[in-house]
Amino acid sequence: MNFKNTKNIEMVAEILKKQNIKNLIISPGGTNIPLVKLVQKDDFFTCYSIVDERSAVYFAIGIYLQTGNPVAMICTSAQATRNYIPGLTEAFYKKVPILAITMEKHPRFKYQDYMQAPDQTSLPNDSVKKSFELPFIKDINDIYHSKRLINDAILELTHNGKGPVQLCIPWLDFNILEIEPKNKIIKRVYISEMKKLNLDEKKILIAIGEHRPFTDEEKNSLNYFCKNTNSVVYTNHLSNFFSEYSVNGNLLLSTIDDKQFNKIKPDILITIGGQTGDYPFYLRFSKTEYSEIEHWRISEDGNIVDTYDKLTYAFQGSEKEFFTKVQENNVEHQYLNLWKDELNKLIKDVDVPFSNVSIANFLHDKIPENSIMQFSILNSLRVWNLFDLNPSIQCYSNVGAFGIDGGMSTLIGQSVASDKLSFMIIGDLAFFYDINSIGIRHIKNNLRILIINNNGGIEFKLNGDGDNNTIDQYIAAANHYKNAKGWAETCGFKYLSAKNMSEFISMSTEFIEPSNKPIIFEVFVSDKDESDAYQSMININKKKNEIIKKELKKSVKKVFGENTINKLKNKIGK
Ligand SMILES: Cc1ncc(C[n+]2csc(CCOP(=O)(O)OP(=O)(O)O)c2C)c(N)n1
Repeated sequence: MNFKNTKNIEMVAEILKKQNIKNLIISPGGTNIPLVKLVQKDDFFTCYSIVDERSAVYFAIGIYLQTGNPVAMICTSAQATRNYIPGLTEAFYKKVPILAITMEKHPRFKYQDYMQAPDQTSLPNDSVKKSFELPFIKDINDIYHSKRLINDAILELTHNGKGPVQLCIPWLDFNILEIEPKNKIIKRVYISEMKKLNLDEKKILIAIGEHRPFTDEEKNSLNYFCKNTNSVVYTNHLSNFFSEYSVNGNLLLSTIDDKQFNKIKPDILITIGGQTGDYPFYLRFSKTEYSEIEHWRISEDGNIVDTYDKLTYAFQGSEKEFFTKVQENNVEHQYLNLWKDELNKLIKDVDVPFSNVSIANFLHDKIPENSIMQFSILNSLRVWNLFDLNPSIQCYSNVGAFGIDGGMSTLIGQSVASDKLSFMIIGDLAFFYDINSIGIRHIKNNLRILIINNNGGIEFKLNGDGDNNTIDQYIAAANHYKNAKGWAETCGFKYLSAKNMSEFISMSTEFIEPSNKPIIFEVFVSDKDESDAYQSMININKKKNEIIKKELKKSVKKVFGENTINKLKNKIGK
């Protein structure tokens, strides 16, 4: 028998049906897509789409109050489950039988700085009667185990008094193990007790996850380390670091093939800071094929956090001290040159339809120096990471727990604590999720919010698997909100809007200049254009080597003429 983790969701759907739980409240997300796809096509269920998980639970309480029947809810992993807590607390004390079905990654990713994986089963005691966590299905034992837990969870809704119950389902596609990973041991080293390292033979990639801007002292120590080793500093916007040794490598890692990657692969990966929010980076470095790479994690906590499954050293102490503990060396920095050679081939100025990509392409070098930028997680962060920003701009995103719930509030806090121009780049679902924040009394005129209104979560349509109508209903949660005009103006913002690139360009100057009001600029983008634009950017760069070869051929032809080239070809026998 072929055991698959899909069995978990099939069993949940089937047992819900047999127990006659009809009403399902669905909140959009990525990890719950397989379960949502299954229930939405089954006429037995009455499904409701509620984007904000906080409202979703209160809405479920309302359904129960009128029907008297248990209600089930489905949300994704990451911050979504947390936002169930207020409503579940009400349900707990009100004794409302709500089955909160939450998703999680494979349990091995808990507390490993794996993106979108906060602990899903740590709900407060008085929010659910009990939490049930299903096993990841590998064999018949897990099937029996799961079946019992699902039944137990549903019975618990009404056992010894009614109340809410959590059922947590691990979800991740299987990794087929083709290569046995190297069995390495992990050592913990206290930086204060460490002697100076001699690393002259090694190619080192230092990856900086999210980080507050570096102090001069921190910067100097990192630069000292790089000067004396064959190192490259991999950054994205959230690293808030720029130096002669740093590269913004996100687009490169999004488009590079294995052969090209082998050229720039490090011997040692050193990580500092928080999560990177950078999937191309994670996907590349977590590959079992590269298990010879050593990962050194530098952190104040010294915890064994094996994000890429390659950890060999957990260095405990300050980054600043670690980077000064290297012997002086005369280094030629060939490794940096290898990265730069690959980066120089990237094609960034691609002609794409009106979208977050075309806007970022136009605006990235016009955002005023010393501004603050906050990117909504996933799509906006991913798109803007493709383009360089002025190094004086500070960048942030809520990649700790990956919620779409509080990005705008975080930026507003920053804009109030500073006089810098403060820009939010945000999708429509995330904007309306955090809409309360635009009424904050303390908002100043330095606040700028750019809403990319593509009617729902483009995140779930980028791969083009499945028809958009089905996805729009519960997965991308389209057609909930129209526009932000009324909200913006009521809250004292200047409201701008654009439906195409020329409208956008004509209003962009006003958006990025000082003003006597905070500004919300809403752009209306089609989901197809949004998806096509990103794919074009990626595909052109995947083919960049062929394109460069063709362009080179053309210019050689121009200089020497067709005849000379044919003669040369004859000579060399081609
Ligand atoms: C609180 C919370 N609920 C759900 C999710 C799952 N989620 C991740 S991205 C996303 C869609 C965001 O859509 P939108 O803000 O419109 O941005 P777009 O992807 O269209 O740019 C959702 C629902 C989450 N990360 N956080």
